[in-house]
Amino acid sequence: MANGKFPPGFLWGSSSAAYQIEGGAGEGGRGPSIWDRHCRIAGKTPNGETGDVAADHFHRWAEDIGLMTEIGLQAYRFSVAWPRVMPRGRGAVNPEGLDFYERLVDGLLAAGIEPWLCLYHWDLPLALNDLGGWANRDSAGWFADYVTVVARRLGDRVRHFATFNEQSVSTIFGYAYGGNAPMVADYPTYLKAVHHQNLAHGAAVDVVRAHVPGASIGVVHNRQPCHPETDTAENRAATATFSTHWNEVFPDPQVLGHYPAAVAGDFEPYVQAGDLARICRPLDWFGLNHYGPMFIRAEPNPLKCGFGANPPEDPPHPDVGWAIYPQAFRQELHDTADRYRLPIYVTENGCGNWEETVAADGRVVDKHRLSFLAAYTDAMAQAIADGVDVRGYFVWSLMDCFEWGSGYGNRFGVIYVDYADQQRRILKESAKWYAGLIRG
Ligand code: IFM
Repeated sequence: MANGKFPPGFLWGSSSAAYQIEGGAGEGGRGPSIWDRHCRIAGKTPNGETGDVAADHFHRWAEDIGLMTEIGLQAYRFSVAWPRVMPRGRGAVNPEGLDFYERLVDGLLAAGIEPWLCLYHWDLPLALNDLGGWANRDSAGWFADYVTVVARRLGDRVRHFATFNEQSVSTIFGYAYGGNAPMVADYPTYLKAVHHQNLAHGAAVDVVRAHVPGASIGVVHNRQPCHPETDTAENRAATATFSTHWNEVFPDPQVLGHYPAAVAGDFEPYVQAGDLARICRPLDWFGLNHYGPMFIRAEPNPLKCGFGANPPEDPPHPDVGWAIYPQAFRQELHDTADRYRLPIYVTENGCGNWEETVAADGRVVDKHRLSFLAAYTDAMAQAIADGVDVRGYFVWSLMDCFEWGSGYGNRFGVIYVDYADQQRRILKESAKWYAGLIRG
């Protein structure tokens, strides 16, 4: 077991995201986001699910902080919904939205839990999408204005800021292959969205530094090793291209100051003089989200080929829906540390399951998650013993929530949410195990 193998001061937390847990979509002056519209398009979620109510955290945040205390969490990463703070994305600020986050932050601090605030987790205000969304170069300025509002209001209490969560996921799904909001499938539009999100990241770092003395600033990226599904020349080429986009087109310019050589030419038409210096701003940490390796099968859209291919052998836990390879996590921690040379916080790691139920004795026995977390935290302990500078771990996710295109069927929480029974919360066996790990 990993217990006892972590350095003093190692931080244990959990992560969530606004659209996935808050609900209260039409309340408190919040404006619509691209996901509110997306969920209303027939077939985009299995049963027409939306984030309108989600886990009702908008109303139950105090109870949820109580559960975090029960688990013993030391930190909690949440995201601020841009459309709750600025309902149309720019211009008028919604004081009620800011009040909500202030109450949440104050509640966390009172409970001794460090708030880690992520400024963007995919819920772009719909009004900005109508202006081209991230494909509009002005988006970097819109984002900087929104970040200024958040930093001014919460910067006296929040020290840890992440600019973005998983930019490659939101831009590949949203602009390159069209599976998720805002459903664009166009390579040049995708390239623009990537570059403008990079500019927005750099601008946000500057804004937070200017308004929050002593801030600790990072960015959260999803990095997974990519392998050809079968060893053919087409699959090898597809793997190299996909991996560059999934793993590198954001962190390379943000941390190393250049786009990866293999695709730099594609970005050239959109990069203006001085842009890379605007993007590459000093960071305090790298947030790594890791789940498992990806297997690639060549197909005409090079950015769609990471989805649908099978691992070469059966995953040890087929019910999880993806392969479980803790040693790939250990390797990814090494690779990320070697490439970006920043202290690492694992800002997401965990597994989903479609089959979870409450047993007759009232417990939720999520054995598969427990073994997943034990194996992955062990692999992380090994990486630390190898010398990798990993400073904290945030399990994904605090509670069951809206899992984007999978709706509510795929549960990721260490806390069970009984949507049918008044949103009752139950600590799963994995939460109890995690509490023990933290205590240890
Ligand atoms: O639920 C998502 C989260 O929003 C981003 N990272 C992966 C999680 C599980 O799919």
